[in-house]
Amino acid sequence: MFKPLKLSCIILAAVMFTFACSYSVVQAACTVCENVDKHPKAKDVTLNVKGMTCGGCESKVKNVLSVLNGVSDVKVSHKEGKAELHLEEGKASVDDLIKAVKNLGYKVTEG
Ligand SMILES: [Cu+2]
Repeated sequence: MFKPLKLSCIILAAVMFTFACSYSVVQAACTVCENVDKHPKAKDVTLNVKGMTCGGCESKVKNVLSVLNGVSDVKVSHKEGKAELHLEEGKASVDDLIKAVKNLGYKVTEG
């Protein structure tokens, strides 16, 4: 009777330890996300987007940029004709971003 109880205690401890470890990894990743401006491998990219006339245009541009690899924090303004975002190094290129927005029918240059 004693041994199975001890074994389940060890398993429980192992599970809790694993959970605690994965939790701290998640916490670390979140800290990086919150301080994305300080992230050494992410750069600010501004695109000049011509042809946007309303919030719907902003949404379309935002959505097509957001799904690209390494892109985060996308802000689009049709009034300013700009799209601002953070881009991680080694993921999608600025050319990829420009092509994606051009495919929607807008004129795009890096700003
Ligand atoms: Cu529109």
